[in-house]
Amino acid sequence: MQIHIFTLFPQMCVGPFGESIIARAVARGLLTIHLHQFRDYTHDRHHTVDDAQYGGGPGMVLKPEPLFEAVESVVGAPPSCPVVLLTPQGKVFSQAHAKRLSAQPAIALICGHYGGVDERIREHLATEELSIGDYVLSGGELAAMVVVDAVARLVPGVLGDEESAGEDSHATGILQHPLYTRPAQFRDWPVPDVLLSGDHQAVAKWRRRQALLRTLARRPDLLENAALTDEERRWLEEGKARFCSP
Ligand code: 6GU
Repeated sequence: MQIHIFTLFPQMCVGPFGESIIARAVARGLLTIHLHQFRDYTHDRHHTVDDAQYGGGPGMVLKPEPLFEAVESVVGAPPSCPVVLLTPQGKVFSQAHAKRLSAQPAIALICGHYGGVDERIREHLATEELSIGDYVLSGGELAAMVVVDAVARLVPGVLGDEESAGEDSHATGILQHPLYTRPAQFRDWPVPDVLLSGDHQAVAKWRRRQALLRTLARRPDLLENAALTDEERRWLEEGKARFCSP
């Protein structure tokens, strides 16, 4: 997969992509990450990328010309791939977005900055807008890196068998079950007996129940769309009685 990032601060992305799973995927040729400085696509002496907003008011606005020229020269017009604008006004990024984007041969990410971007960038250059949550970041770079990480780990071959994404929180639509490793007894806290039992069916059932109860306690919103068996619904009813009793 080819990933193009359009940013005024390409150096911000160098460290995070040079480590761990992403760096290994790049080294193996599963992923190429291209950082594009869109200031290089200006033609005035001062390399101007922003300007005051029409109508007055504080904050600078990213001009359309450098970003249009940068993105169009790399991915074409109309674009050959999704062009994602990272902005706090976008849809909140989720595992479903990550999955969809990971199936693309290429994606382009535009990092907004300053007070915002000219509306024509949203309307006529970006094909979608994503936010990574309801808080304010100084720019889209950290958000782009979050999106790249979540997308890249779903590209076939990027994760080894040991790291398989199948049971991660959100991969299944609910939160992950509790995890334990050695020692079986640490201070006063033993590992649950069932995990030491060798009974794979009992382990699977315990994990599913723990995952559901944890999701009920922490993120009940995720259960609204979950496909549940009758037994699983019973576990949740019992859980509700326990959490919600006066
Ligand atoms: Cl994508 N950009 C900025 N500037 N702030 C954010 C964000 C993006 N997502 C959450 N907060």
